[in-house]
Amino acid sequence: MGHTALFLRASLMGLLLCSLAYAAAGEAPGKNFVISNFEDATELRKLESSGADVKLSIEPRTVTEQNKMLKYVAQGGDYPGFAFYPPKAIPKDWSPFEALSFVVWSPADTEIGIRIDDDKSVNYNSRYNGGFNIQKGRSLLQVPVKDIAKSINPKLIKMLMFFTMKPPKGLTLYFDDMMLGPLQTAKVDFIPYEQRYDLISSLEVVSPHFTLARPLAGGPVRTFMLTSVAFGREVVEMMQRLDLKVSQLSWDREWGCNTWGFGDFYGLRGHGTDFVLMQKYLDSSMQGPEQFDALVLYTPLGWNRFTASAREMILKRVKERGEGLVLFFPFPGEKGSLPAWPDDLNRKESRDCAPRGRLRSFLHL
Ligand SMILES: [Ca+2]
Repeated sequence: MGHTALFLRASLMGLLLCSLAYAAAGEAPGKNFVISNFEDATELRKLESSGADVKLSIEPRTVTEQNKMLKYVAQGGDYPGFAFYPPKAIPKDWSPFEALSFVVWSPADTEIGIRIDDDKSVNYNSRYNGGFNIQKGRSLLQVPVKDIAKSINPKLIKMLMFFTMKPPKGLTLYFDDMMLGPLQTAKVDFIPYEQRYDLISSLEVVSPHFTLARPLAGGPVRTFMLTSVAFGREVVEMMQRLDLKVSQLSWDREWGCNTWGFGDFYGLRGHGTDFVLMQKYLDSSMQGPEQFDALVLYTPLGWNRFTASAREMILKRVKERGEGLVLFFPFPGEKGSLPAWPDDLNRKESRDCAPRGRLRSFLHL
């Protein structure tokens, strides 16, 4: 049996064997501390700006909106920003919280920097340096406290700062719902695949192969595939052999592949601790209107790095909509920093809910 046949056989066995459904996700109700919802001009007293390089005010984003936000207008400079200090604006001890989260509205793709110091921070290497590359529109950004704890002591927080790097003068952002608390679910509108910073697999470049199930009676199998960046070719190899309609998300375990692996979106897909774009795309697909016969996923950084909302929707698709789930190399999360296996996967149950209809017929051939 050649490699191809072995691969196909393994894949199909995967489809047959991995039709597992999992108990619904439930986030542990953690402690909550609202840093600011920016509803009142007095909220400005909680923060300190970096100076004349930024203009801050509390305003609705549009005239018709009731909700107010922190309006940030860059005036120049290298790192215009603002900061919160304990004990007035933020707690000193962040260890009871799961994540720092906040919402940003941006008119264009931009990069948000986050710096957090503890009592012992004296320079770049002794503080937390994080940030996010975001696409225009609304983004819910979350930093797990366990990530922060890799660089500094989360019980001794001294400062929390937000900034942008050498922004164009006039760059206007809106910040809202800044808090410490449980990782939140994210409502993400559907982003069409052609508008994403990702590739769409096609049959343009064909390699030698034996076609096995193309065309397929009843049309292609609708499949969502989460693949790595460096090794995404298997999707096309599968498409050549089996009639698949693939909606694809590429998300690599190595952050450099995400960031620099695409000529068209060079440097725009996150960074070392930033995978918000891939998380958003997964949310968008799982919450979106597409119906799939199968979800074929690997877990690049662990199941827990999928957002709570994406995990919830994956489970819902399997349990309620009968979509098949194939997990390749299922990985719960980083050793030591996350639970050995998340609660929402603990109560797994094997169910005969995957490959339905014509896919099942095909598999029984
Ligand atoms: Ca608000």
